[in-house]
Amino acid sequence: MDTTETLVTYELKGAVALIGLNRPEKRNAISDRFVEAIDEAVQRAQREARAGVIFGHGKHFCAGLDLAEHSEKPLFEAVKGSRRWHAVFDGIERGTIPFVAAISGAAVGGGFELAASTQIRVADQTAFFALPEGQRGIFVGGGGSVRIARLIGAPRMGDMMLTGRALKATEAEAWGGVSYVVAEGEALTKAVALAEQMATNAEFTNYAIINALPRIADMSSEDGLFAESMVASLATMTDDAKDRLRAFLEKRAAKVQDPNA
Ligand code: 1HE
Repeated sequence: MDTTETLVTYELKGAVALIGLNRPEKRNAISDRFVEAIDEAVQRAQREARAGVIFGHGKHFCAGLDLAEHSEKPLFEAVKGSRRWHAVFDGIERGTIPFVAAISGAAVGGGFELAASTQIRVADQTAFFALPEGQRGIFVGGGGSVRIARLIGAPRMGDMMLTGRALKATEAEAWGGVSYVVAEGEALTKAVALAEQMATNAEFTNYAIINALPRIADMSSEDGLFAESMVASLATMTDDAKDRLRAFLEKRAAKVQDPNA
């Protein structure tokens, strides 16, 4: 039983949609209703915003699959549930706008899988990552065997699943699981700043980054290079590209900042 009325909060802040997992009394564990609420918010964000942030209300990002609900499911219902997670998370990974996960506390099991479907992960110093499926007698079912394995490598993912080890934010960063580590309580602020920055990019380029990069990673080099040329040429044809290139040549656009300066 969900006690929270609004499982997912939604707020549009300028061009950025803030999607809050809001079941803190159950550590934001994802039930069937919850995954539908996430989908609804993600779809709305794709219509209204140019970037999104997914965060957890309370101390934890997400404790993964709702184990109470899952333990009651017959086999085929479990299959359909997993396939639904795939569809919803695919809408995040390969939608029309980029998403950032702002992670505090637990990003465990399906919570790590949700974070892995976003384009960028920001963790604060309280964050920890684990895949306790081995101990629970189940398996990842929210796309982790594809997405988490690609982020950190299948052997490391296997290590996490076999041993149940939990990674701190800095360890997850060293393994490629997160891109930014910030001080306690700063994950959401940093994630919003990154989303605001991405929201200023050309829409088509963001779309191409989100949709072409993971597909090209699945292709042979030869096919990938060909696909890249097609996407690059399409991007150049947009009015946005023409305006932005002209702005640079007329010295109206920002230069790249030298991080050593
Ligand atoms: C839950 C869940 C959950 C908490 N499903 N109810 N995920 C896990 O194996 C992680 C299980 N959770 C934990 O290890 C801990 O809850 C946390 C480390 C995340 C947080 O600890 P803590 O001390 O802050 O909270 P708590 O006291 O353990 O939990 C508070 C309540 O949330 C409690 O319920 P209550 O009615 O006794 O108050 C917990 O039972 C409940 N709760 N996590 C259901 N996950 C698509 S396949 C993906 C496969 C997986 O995700 S496997 C990993 C599942």
